Amino acid sequence: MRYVSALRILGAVALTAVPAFASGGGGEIADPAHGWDVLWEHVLLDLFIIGGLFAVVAAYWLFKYRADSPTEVGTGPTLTRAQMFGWTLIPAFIFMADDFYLAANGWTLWNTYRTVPKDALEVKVTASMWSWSFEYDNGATSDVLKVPAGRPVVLRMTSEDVVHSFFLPKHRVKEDVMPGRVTYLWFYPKEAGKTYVTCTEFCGAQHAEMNADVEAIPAEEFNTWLASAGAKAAPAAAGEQPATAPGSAL
Ligand SMILES: [Cu+2]
Repeated sequence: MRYVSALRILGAVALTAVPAFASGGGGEIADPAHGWDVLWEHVLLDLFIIGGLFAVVAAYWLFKYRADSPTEVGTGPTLTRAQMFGWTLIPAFIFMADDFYLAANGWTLWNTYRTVPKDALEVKVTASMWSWSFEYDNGATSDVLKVPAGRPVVLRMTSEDVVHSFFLPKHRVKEDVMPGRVTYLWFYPKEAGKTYVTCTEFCGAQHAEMNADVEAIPAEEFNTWLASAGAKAAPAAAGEQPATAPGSAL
């Protein structure tokens, strides 16, 4: 009995002693992906201690104290009232404290996910069956999401048809994309590299093909690309100008 009690306390200490993680390891910009990973590890540890070890201990006791004959009558220990309350309330308190700790860290992480850093690059995302389109401030458009490495990126997203969902597995972030409203997410591509976005809301026959490349490239390279892509887009936009209503905010 003492052994199990010690295990419970150890588990709770292991979970509560870990420092707050949502800040992303001391950098100025909190990286939600890092916070997500740490929280996930905590939950797994929690499940392992409560679910795994306790199941093993319970199975051991079931075997050890099994009835040797059909007529055998068990003789359990008689607990005092204090022992009874102690065995009930103390473990319950430890587990609840642990659960509240994980829940609180989940909320902190949620706030990090919803708070866009000030200097984030903004990109408009338009989803349609079955592709993603990206548009930048200067009018440049692309079917590859190019971003500068080392700078947070915020995506303002909408859909032209049905509900889609923008999922960046590498950056541990996902948000629904809906017609008639703009949703957002942000992520932090710290280093240059390639990854992908995929749709995670079933949206028709080619839902499984609704992917796009995401390329984080060095900032200078990105600026050069953005300027040239913007220059290509500019004449087209100017040509379309007469089509918009006079006085349009566009
Ligand atoms: Cu979709």
